[in-house]
Amino acid sequence: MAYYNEKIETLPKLELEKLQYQELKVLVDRLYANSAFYHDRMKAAGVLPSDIKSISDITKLPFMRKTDLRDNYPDKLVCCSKEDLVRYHVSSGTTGKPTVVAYTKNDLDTWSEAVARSLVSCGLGRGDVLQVAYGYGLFTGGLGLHYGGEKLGATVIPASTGNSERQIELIQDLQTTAIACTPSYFVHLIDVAKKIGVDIAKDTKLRTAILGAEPWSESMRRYIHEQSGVTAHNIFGTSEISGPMFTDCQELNGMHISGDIAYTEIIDPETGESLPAGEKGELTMTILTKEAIPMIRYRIGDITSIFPGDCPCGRTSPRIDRLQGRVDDMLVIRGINVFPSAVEHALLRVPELTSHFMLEVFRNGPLDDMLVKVELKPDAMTDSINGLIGLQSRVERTLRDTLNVSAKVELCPPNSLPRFEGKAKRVIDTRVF
Ligand code: ADP
Ligand code: K
Ligand code: ZN
Repeated sequence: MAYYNEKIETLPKLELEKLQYQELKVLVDRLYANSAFYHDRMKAAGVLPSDIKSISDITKLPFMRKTDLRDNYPDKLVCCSKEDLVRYHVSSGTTGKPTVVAYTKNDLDTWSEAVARSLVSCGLGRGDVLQVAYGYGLFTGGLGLHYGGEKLGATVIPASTGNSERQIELIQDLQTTAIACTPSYFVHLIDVAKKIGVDIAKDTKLRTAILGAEPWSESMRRYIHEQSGVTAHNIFGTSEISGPMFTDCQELNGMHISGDIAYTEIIDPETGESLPAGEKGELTMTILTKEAIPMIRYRIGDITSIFPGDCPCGRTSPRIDRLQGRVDDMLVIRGINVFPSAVEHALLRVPELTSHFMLEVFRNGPLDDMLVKVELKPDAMTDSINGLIGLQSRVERTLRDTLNVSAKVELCPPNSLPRFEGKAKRVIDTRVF
């Protein structure tokens, strides 16, 4: 199966823009008439529904931010009758107090459709067995992949997180072909499989992993492939836009954002100006058909860019680059911007290291210091002090060359650093600002 919904996924650009405009118009008319929040916001911005004459007029509309959801906790932004709600989720609160999101039946259908399209773009179909090892519950990952997988007609295993040996057993016994979880949890599963003597490449049918909910790097993609033979796809979403749903296709070169579902902008985080394709900025999305809690020009806070040019897979939707992390994940060390995902990328360039690491940032007199603790691969363990000192300075040099900032490195034995089932929390910042 090449596409899940060929007509819409390959719609010529101009037709797609026409469709996006129609959807936006319906949304804005409805909100202006029925939502006190949007009505007031639009009034304050001096814009009327009649000012929206093409999809590019979307830039006249005011932005929304995470604080709008927090300020209207728990459900003051709900724009439909309470009876029409069929589900709530509560976000994990990566950056502060959690927020509540709500869904109508149509909202769930749209989300599942987006996930089904993405799974097909990763090469999956009805014959696949999808093990969902994201958390089931208030977090959107578990149920999101679950419903999308079922919509596609794949066989879904609601494994949820944890119990890693049991996960490997399920992969073997139920002949799992694809798994969805966080990248850090998948790396942990690879380690557990090794420990119990299971070679994922030889002893299982697992070939595809759909990994997201936290930043990860291209070198992680290579590492996973080397260690397990599994092709790792990136999946992106946030609870406010429904949940994880947009993945890279088999080209593995950017995540397609279905244009009839979401309108994507990249803006300058300082000025709010829209940036052209190719330029890095803050990801901003409008979910064009959302009913329960519509999100217009929602500033997601992640830094990325839209890829210029068309994808050879034939999908006409825009593609976004890997997300490095949120604006607020970024560490500033002695004036230099450092994303934890860039540290991972650098560490995995050293063959002796694993992707298990922790970052400690602290004040040393007037200066910032960063300590990177990283686990060695079991076969890189050695009693030779000279060997370890040599490796340590090689890792420090690699970090300095790639991040432009010096960090101290502590090499740790295998299995000594924390493991994460959900989103990894790798940074301990004890500086007081
Ligand atoms: P919270 O906002 O509480 O963290 P979400 O579960 O909605 O709850 O998290 C969404 C955030 O997770 C995104 O804004 C992004 O920072 C991060 N994220 C999700 N998927 C990815 C991904 N594939 N790559 C990088 N970051 C991701
Ligand atoms: K209901
Ligand atoms: Zn593609």
